[in-house]
Amino acid sequence: MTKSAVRGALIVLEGCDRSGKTTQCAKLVEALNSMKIPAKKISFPDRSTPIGSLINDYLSRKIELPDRSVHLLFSANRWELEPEIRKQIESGVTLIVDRYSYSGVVFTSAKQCVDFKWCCGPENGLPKPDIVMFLKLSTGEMAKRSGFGDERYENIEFQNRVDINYDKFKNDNFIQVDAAQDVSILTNTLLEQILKTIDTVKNQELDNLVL
Ligand code: FDM
Repeated sequence: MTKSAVRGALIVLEGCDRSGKTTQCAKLVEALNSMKIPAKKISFPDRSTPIGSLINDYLSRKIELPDRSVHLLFSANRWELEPEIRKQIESGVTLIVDRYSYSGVVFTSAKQCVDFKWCCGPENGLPKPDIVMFLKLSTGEMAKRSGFGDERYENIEFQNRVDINYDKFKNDNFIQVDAAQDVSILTNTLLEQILKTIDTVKNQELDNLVL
């Protein structure tokens, strides 16, 4: 893969469970590709790697791990894809990422026994997203959609703490979008932001994350 004249953008979708991130990521890649803009989707955790497989066993309650240990596995799962992320972006591909470091921090710290600042440490130095779009869902709407399965963290009380933790990340490249709106209207809202971002960052260096 060769370096392209312009780089791709690193776009992250974040939000509580059931906020529609996964559906939107797929629709956004499809929309960008149909406009002849090279784009791919990545999801964290990436359960296909050896580290991801351990995370999957933990989430599906097959194994138990100390909270800090599993936190570092989630982070290591991002670091194992870090060279590939940089390579894709450099070659002009826009990446649409379903969850990133913010999920790592807000979920672990929602366990309340691990310090928020400690959770941020292992994320620093990863590629910094050019924009983070937070799909916001009210507690009432979340309860309506719930249908939670058996995975860890899938309950309203925990998700409420996750939602409150996300507030600590509100800054200029973290924008909040109403996830309760119609699916295709939501896709268009997100797409508009993404197109603007692709254009703004195309000649800029990819930054490193500092949380
Ligand atoms: N999760 C996800 C974390 O706890 N830390 C992380 O770093 C990431 C990326 O894993 F409950 C949690 C969030 C969610 C679970 O995510 C699996 P998906 O999106 O449902 O696969």
